[in-house]
Amino acid sequence: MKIFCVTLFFCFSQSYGWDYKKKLFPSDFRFGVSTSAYQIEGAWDEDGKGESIWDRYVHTHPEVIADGWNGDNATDSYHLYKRDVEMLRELGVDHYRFSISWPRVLPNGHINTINEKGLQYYDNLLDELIKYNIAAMVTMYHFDLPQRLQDLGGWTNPEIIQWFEDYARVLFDRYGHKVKYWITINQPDVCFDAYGGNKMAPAVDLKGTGDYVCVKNMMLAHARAYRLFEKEYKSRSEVNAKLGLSVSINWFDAPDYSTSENEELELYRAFSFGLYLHPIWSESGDFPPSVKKAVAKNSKAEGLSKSRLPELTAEEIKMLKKSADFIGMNHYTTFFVNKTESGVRSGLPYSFPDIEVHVSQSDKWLPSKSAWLKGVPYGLYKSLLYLNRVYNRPPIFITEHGWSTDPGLHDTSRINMMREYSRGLLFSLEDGTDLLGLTVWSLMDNIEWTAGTSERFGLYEVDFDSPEKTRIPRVSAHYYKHMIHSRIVDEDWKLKNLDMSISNRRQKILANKKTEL
Ligand code: PNW
Repeated sequence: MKIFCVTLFFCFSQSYGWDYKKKLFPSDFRFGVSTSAYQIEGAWDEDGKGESIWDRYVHTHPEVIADGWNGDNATDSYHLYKRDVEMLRELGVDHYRFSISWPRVLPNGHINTINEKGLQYYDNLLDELIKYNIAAMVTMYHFDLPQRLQDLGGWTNPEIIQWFEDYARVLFDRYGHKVKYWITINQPDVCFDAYGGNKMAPAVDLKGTGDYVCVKNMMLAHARAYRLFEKEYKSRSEVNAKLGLSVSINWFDAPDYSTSENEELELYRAFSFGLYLHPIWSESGDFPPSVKKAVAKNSKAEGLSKSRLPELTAEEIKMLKKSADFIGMNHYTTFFVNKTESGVRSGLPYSFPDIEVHVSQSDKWLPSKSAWLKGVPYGLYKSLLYLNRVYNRPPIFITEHGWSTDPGLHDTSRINMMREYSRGLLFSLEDGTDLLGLTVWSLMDNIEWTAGTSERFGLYEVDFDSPEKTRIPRVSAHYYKHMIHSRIVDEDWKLKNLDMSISNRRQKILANKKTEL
């Protein structure tokens, strides 16, 4: 053997065999897919649903949407949920992450008007999942606030902490026995685009103030829902669920991939995800000291009497500490971060106030259809290493991870990325990471917020022009199905059979499409 080894790498790979067919995902590792209400449901004003901030935003500013498609009809999952569950069965997933539209169940946001038809819709979906033994992972808030609450200031009004707790109670009461994983809020860093910018609804551009107030209120709303769940629901015999918060955790490296740490990098990580992880998972609690210091310094220099980052009281700090059963991790990509010489702040992915750094991505990384999303598989592995080190091996559930393409069924780049990122997961599991599962974004193409349908994230392609919003599996759907069934990352996989349908009623559609796979 040794005679044939030319390089150390070759020797290693030959003698120990990096054979991913031998590395198995553990039997309790969960595979799933993810969606969100606004992005798939449609039926925006049907059966008593109230207006959401996204309905208002796209109706009053249609120009913000890239290609004219918005969530009014989306993929029509309000009517086609049975087909969605059929796709989940085709894939063989363990769990399905979807979100509940707050204004669909509480049209004005408050619990004094309950929309029974809206509640019934989620009951129907949950019952369909239970029928086929698919665990439900339910996000309570994925960007679609009732417009009536926004009229009262939305996430910048501290009353929202109570409104959210009330809403959470309605959901726990109604669905507590049907849900396996609750996610209170998806990506609180949306505050920087929604209340500190105009990329996301309600597009209230209050940079440096509105964003931080929103962050504080979202975190406290999350914690209150957790404490309510812990106190009144968790120990009930019919309830068997864990509760977490989904945080956008991308990777940030120095441009030279240097392993040495520097202050800007660490500060950027603190602004990007430490703001949401530190209060819950650190020993000391509270917002990260580095962020508090940076915002306080700038606020003082601006002549303000207090920091623009609102303080947490001792009681609030206590309530937030350990207020989650796992970290919900949404991971997509990696960025380089370095100090600016000019002091110009970069807009990628978010331009945070109070930190002046240059954020970039390498030309060598594989581009997707989304400007911010490059394929950097090592970044997922490194961010898991980082979370283990900084937060002492917390339980982590990947609640989103995905890739965007053009329309078309031959999504080789998605398959390659799924393979390579998943290899990192296998290594991380060997490191002893407490990794509960992977949830791919997304089950099917959907409304990618202001990008409309121009960035396709689906394992299933959706024909938005067809009245029945036909869903057809991409090659990646077949690959993911194989990964779930075999529990390996297969290097040699080739598509053998086009048909993965449970029934074969879509054979005709596929044949008509003359798909060559
Ligand atoms: C997530 N970034 O957003 C959202 O939770 C989904 O609703 C969305 O459709 C999906 O990812 C794809 O965009 C992100 O810049 C947006 O790194 C931007 C970033 C990450 C996640």
